[in-house]
Amino acid sequence: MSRLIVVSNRVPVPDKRGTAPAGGLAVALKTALEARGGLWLGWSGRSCGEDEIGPLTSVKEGNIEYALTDLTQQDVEEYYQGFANRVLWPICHYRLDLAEYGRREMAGYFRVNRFFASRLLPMLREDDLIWVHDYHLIPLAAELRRQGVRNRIGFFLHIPWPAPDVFLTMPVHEELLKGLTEYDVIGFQTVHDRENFADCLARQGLGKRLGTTRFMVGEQAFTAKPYPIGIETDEFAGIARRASETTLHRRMLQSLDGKALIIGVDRLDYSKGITQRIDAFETFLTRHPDSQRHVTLLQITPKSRSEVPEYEAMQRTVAEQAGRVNGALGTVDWVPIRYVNRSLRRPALAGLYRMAKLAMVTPLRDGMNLVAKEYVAAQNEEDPGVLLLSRFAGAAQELKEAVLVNPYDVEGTAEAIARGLAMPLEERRQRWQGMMATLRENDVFAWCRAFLDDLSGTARTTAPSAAPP
Ligand code: GDG
Repeated sequence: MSRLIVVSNRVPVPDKRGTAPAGGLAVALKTALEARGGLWLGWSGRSCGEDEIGPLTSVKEGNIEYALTDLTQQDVEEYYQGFANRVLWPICHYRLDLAEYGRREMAGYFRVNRFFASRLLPMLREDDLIWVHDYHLIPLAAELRRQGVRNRIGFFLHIPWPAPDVFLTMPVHEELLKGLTEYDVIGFQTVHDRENFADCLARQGLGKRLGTTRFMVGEQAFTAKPYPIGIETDEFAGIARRASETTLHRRMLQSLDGKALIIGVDRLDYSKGITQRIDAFETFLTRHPDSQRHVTLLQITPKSRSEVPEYEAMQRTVAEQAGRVNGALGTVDWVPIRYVNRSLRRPALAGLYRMAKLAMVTPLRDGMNLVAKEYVAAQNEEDPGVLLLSRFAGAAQELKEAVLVNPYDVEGTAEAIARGLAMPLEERRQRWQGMMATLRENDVFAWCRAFLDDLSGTARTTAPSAAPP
C-alpha cells in the first residue's frame, strides 16, 4: 500500500501528553495515515521574520509523522488572512460584497502554495499518495507538477463551490480553475458543488466532460465527485450518552428548571446565519407569547479569525443583538438567549446536544455542517430532539428527514421553531431513525475510504479509456 501524505493549512498535532484536538476529520485521517504509514504537512500556526524560517518541525506519533512549517508574518497576512479568508471564503459562500481583492494578497497566496510545494518535495517518495485539503491550497498540485511530481494527488474542498456567475467574479478564477485540473481526484461535499464546478469549466471552455465523474483538460483526465463528509457516528453517540452522568449536565438541567432548550453551535462566522437565527427566535417568542419563560436558546459561538475585520465586527453585532433581545423580552428569572462566546470541551458539547429539544443549524451557506450531524448522533433514541436545518447546508442534501428551513425567511424559520417544539414523539422518532441510518452508513471513516479508494485506483493517465467510471 502506498504511503499517504496529507497536506492542510493547519495540522491537529498531538500535544505533549499525546492527545490531539478531537474532531471527526482528524480522527479519520489519522486512522488512514496510521494504516498506511503517513506524513501530515501544514502550517505550525507560528509566524516569524523571513530569515527566521527554519527547517520543518517534526513530531512522530506511531506510524505518523507531523511536519510543520512556520510562515512569515507577510505570508500569513497575504495568503491566510488576505486571499484565503477575505477572497476565497466569502466568494465560495456567495458573499461577493465581502471579497477584498488585492494584487499583493493574490500573489502571496500563490507564493505560499509554491513554498508548501518546496517543503514537501524533499520528503516525497515515488509512489506516495498525496491528499490536499481545502481552499487554502488549491494551486498546490500545479506547483508540484511544475516541479516534475507525477504522484497521484487528490484534493478535497470542505466548503461550497459556487455557481459560475459568482466564481467568475474572482480576478484569478482561470488560474484557480486550471490549478484544480492538475489533481487526479477532486472531491466536493455535494453533487451540487461538483455541478457548479463542471459549469465553471464549461463556461470557460476548459476541456470536456467524459462522463458523470470524469473530465479531460488538455491531455489529462481527472475525476470530480461528491464525497459528503461524515462524523464518527457511533463514537459520538457514546460520548453524548455518557455525558448525561456528569456534573455539568446536572447543573445545566437544574438551571433550565424544566424549560425547553434550543441549541445553536457555530464558529463565529457570517456564513452561519447567526443574526438571522436570533431574529427568528425573537419572532417566535413574540408570535408565541405562551412560550416566553418556557424556552431558552443556548448559542455557543467560539470566536474565530478575529484578526479579519469582518469577524471582529460580527463579534460586536451578535453580542449586541443577544443583549437587546434579552433586555426586551427577558424577566428577572428568565433569560431568552444564553450566549457563550468561547469553546466548550467536546463531551460537554455532546451532552448539551442531547439535552436540547431542538437544534437550529441555519447557515446561509455551508459546505456540509457537522454540527447538524453531531446533534442527530447525540440524541436519545427514546425521545429524540428535532433538527431545524438550512436548505443551504450541504447536510440538507443527505438529511432529508430534518425540518428544512430557508434561513433568509425569518418568519418561516420562527414558525418552524414552533412546529419543531410541538412535534409528536412518533414523528420525531421516525425522522431521527431515518437520519441516523444515513449517518451510520456514511460516517467519516467511510468518507475517507471512498476518497482514498478512488485516489489509489486512479491511474495517472492521458488515455480516457483507461479511466475508472
Ligand atoms: C468546514 C466547513 C464542513 C464548534 N464549537 C465548538 C466545537 N465546534 C465544532 C463542532 C464541529 C466543528 O467545530 C464545526 O464544523 P462545521 O462543519 O459545523 O463547520 P466549519 O468549521 O465551518 O467547517 C463545513 C467542515 O469544514 C468539514 O468538512 O462541514 O461546511 O465550513 O465539529 O462540534 N467543538 C468544541 N467546542 C465548541 O465550542 N469542542
